[in-house]
Amino acid sequence: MKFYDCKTAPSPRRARIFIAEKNIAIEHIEVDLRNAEQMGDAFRQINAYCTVPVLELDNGTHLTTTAGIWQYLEAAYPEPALMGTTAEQKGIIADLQWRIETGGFMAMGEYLRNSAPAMKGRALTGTVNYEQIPELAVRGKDRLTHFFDDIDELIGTKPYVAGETFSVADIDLLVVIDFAKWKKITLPKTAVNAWRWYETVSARPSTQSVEPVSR
Ligand SMILES: N[C@@H](CCC(=O)N[C@@H](CS)C(=O)NCC(=O)O)C(=O)O
Repeated sequence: MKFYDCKTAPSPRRARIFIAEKNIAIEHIEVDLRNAEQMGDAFRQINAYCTVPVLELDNGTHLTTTAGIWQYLEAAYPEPALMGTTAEQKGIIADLQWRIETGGFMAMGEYLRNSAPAMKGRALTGTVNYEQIPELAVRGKDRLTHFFDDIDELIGTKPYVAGETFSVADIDLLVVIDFAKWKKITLPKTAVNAWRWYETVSARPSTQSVEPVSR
């Protein structure tokens, strides 16, 4: 297998942590997003949607989303389970993941991509160039702030987001918290449960590719 990665980007990091937690040896290939390598002809042969991460299987199949890569690796390498073992856990983790994806990643994407000067004319990933809409940046920031305000309650007194066991929901939440620091949004100081969880999860060897944020 080959893993097409970009060390500075959040979505590949989600897959990278997952791979590290499962301790799977995979060749990593760095894609230079800064110089738009994802838009070139060579990378389009790998992923026509021009995004990373991508997992190339040994038979040549390309999985082109974090969600697809997680599903594949969880089925192919069940231990340790990161997406739940019982029917109920699987449902709870998928629920949480969707909340974090929509409330966290999509809001941050809306904010960042509609305001960053470097993303002018590239407000969405993919083959079509879209102009920024400043109002969407304002809305994204507002949505993200509300999402951050609710994290403390989401964690509560549980060790991990989904309960007693580390899961893909922890990976998702950790990565979105680190991603939001690009826009200087962080957990409220009063979010004691969230900070306790964040410090524990940030100390895992699998997550070390980004400097943790400090209180
Ligand atoms: N939901 C997709 C998102 C993938 C995505 O947006 N990747 C970004 C890096 S985090 C990318 O490839 N950006 C390329 C670009 O900005 O053109 C996934 O999780 O795979």
